[in-house]
Amino acid sequence: MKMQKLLLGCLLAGVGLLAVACSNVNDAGGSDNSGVTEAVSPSASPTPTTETTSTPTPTPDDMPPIYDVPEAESVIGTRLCERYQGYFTVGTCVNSTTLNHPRIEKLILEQFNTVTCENETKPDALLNQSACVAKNDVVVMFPQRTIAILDWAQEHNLKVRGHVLVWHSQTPDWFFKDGFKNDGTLVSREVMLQRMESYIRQVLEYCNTNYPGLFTAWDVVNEAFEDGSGEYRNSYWYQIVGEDFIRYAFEYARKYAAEDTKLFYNDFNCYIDSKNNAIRKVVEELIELDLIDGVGMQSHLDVDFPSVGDYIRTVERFSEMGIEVQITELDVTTTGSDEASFEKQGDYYDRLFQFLIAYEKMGSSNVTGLTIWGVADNYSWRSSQYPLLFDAMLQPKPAYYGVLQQAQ
Ligand code: 9MR
Repeated sequence: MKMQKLLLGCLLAGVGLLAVACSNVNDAGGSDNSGVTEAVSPSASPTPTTETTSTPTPTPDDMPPIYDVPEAESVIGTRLCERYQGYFTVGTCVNSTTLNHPRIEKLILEQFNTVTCENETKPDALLNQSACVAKNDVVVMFPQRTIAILDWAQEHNLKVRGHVLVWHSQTPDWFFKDGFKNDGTLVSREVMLQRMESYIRQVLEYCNTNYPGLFTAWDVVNEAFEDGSGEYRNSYWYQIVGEDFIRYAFEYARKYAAEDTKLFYNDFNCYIDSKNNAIRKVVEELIELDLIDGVGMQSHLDVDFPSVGDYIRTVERFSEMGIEVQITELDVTTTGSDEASFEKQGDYYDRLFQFLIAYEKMGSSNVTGLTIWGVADNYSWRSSQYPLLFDAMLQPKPAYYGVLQQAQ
């Protein structure tokens, strides 16, 4: 069979190279705003920006040796996103490194119709400390590495999921402190709400002005609840503002987002009951206020947990609330790169999509978008567990065919 031949070929070719190519250089994170463009904020001082603690963005020269492989295009020649048209959009996350890799770029353009910036639209990428200190106010600046991705998406007719406005992680501690200083004391609830509104306003106004129609969704609040207990996470947001920080975030996002941009609450491990209950409670309240459009299930899964059944029931429970569900960061870890592990992983992806499509057909779920958290295993944040659809040589794994299997 053609598919089996491809699988065999890619596995044989892939295994050798994975060993040398598995350095994870995906995170171009940090908050170096060099080359920034300030968000629309007429009164903000045009302060330049050299502060912060970032890892320099890797250049193509730092990348793993995956150049001497056949053109990805000739291996695949089919578009996942087209095959799932009518069900949901199919996207991936991108970062400065992957985007600067011509073959990965080509693969992204072939396979996907939406993208999420892996790190480049997070608060630590957009907030500029020296400018905030100088102005003693929130100053958002879009750095060149963010602009490059957004320009590229626009140029290639890809839609973007905005990720993320309010989160405990990748938000600098100084944002919560007096004078925006590292050693400041925590500000009051009132000040923090002003900062939240200002941040959300500047980010969304910048996007509305510079990229009208590009952002189909924003993750407004990310990971507000603890896994086991379902209690509120004891973040600075929670400590300073209290439980209603979530409602305020959605209020501000609704106020400034373009009308056609959908607003999401996004979290991981949503299939754990206590957490699921906590999320649904707060989402119900936001639905009452017409402040939310959907729930994002991050979906960092493993071949042994959760079961596909538990996962799909979670999709169903969220869908029953009458809102959209988006699978926002899908990846499925496995133990090794041997054939058996990859087959097991392919089988998991296959069953997952089988249920997703079956539930869509029955009208039991309302999944409108699905994003896979990266393209090739060696660039994944969980690279040592090979969670993605393509190997380090950009060859499709059984996981890819598992996903494709259920497509039209
Ligand atoms: O994939 C992202 C990785 O490059 C960063 O180092 C990491 C830092 O927090 O964030 C990863 O993305 C996270 C996403 O923003 C939210 N859900 C969990 C993802 C994995 O940590």
